[in-house]
Amino acid sequence: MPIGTTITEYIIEEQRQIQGVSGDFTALINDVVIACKAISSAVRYGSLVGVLGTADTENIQGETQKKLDVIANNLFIKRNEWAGHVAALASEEMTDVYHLPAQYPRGKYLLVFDPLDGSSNTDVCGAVGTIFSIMRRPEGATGEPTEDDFLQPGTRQVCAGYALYGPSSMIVLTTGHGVNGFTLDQRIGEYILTNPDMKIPADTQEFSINASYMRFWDPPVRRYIDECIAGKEGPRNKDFNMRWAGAMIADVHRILCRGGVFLYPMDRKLRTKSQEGKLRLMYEGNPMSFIVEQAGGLASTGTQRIMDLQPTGLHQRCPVIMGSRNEVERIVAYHREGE
Ligand code: AHM
Ligand code: MG
Repeated sequence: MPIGTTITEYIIEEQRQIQGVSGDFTALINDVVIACKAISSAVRYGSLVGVLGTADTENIQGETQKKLDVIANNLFIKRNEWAGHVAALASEEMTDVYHLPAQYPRGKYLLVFDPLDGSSNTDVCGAVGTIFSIMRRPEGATGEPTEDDFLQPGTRQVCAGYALYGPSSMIVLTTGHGVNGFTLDQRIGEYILTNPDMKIPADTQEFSINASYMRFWDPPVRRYIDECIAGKEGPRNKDFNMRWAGAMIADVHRILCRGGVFLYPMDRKLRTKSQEGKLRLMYEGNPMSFIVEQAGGLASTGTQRIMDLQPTGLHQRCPVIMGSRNEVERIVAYHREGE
């Protein structure tokens, strides 16, 4: 049986193009990949191994954690803390920066992650995934990393990726040279390059939004969705389809595969709660934006490019509108026009 290019081979090949690199990055990605395999396995066995349902804990956002949120967070930390490639980690499930135990060497990378995006889907056998973002620790920083070290705009990411645990397990990755997708071959336990150079079509006839919040939407979002729903009889002169998986990672993956636009916009309900959005900038907005832009799409808050935002906190939220270029440009124009 011929074996295709493994994710490790792919990263090594990429690294060979760059002079004077140490191999640290390849080793780090290897550990991230192993962590994703372990999480994939826990998700797959579900009720058989008693990992479904809620834990008796809340995270910093006040959300009740699923048992799998906690398991995935621990698996990711354990796999990535020991080898000397990262300086510190941060995640959706931990209030503060995670400092490495004293016995482990410190590396130059900062790793931010959402261990299990869409975790409410676990109980209904829906798709979930892990999102990660890698930055360098700021030049000249010494001592244990602080939250400030992490607060870099998305444009400073050196790598972003996600592992999707659906009918197959996939890892989709960018290091700033396009986007590649790898599928886990369960027979040999390796992620194999199956979706090289993924590109999002510029136009689409599909949108993804939680329409139950319609009454809270701002006029530009309302206008865009109303025009889509009006279909052939409306100003767009074409029918649209709608999909909402309840996991951003699954919705954005579909968009990477066949185009579309994903919206979790600012709305009146979020404003009333003094929230700047629902999704989190550092481990949802930024990594998914990097991937979408590298695949030829766009990612905006409606008024600003997401990756240009200067983060002010690890768990900062932001509005998210991403996907097919022409659709995102249209929604941004509607925001500019204020309607
Ligand atoms: P999570 O990281 O706690 O799972 O939350 C993020 C998820 C996204 O994956 C998804 O798009 C969104 O929350 C769904 O929110 P809602 O239930 O408001 O539709
Ligand atoms: Mg999430």
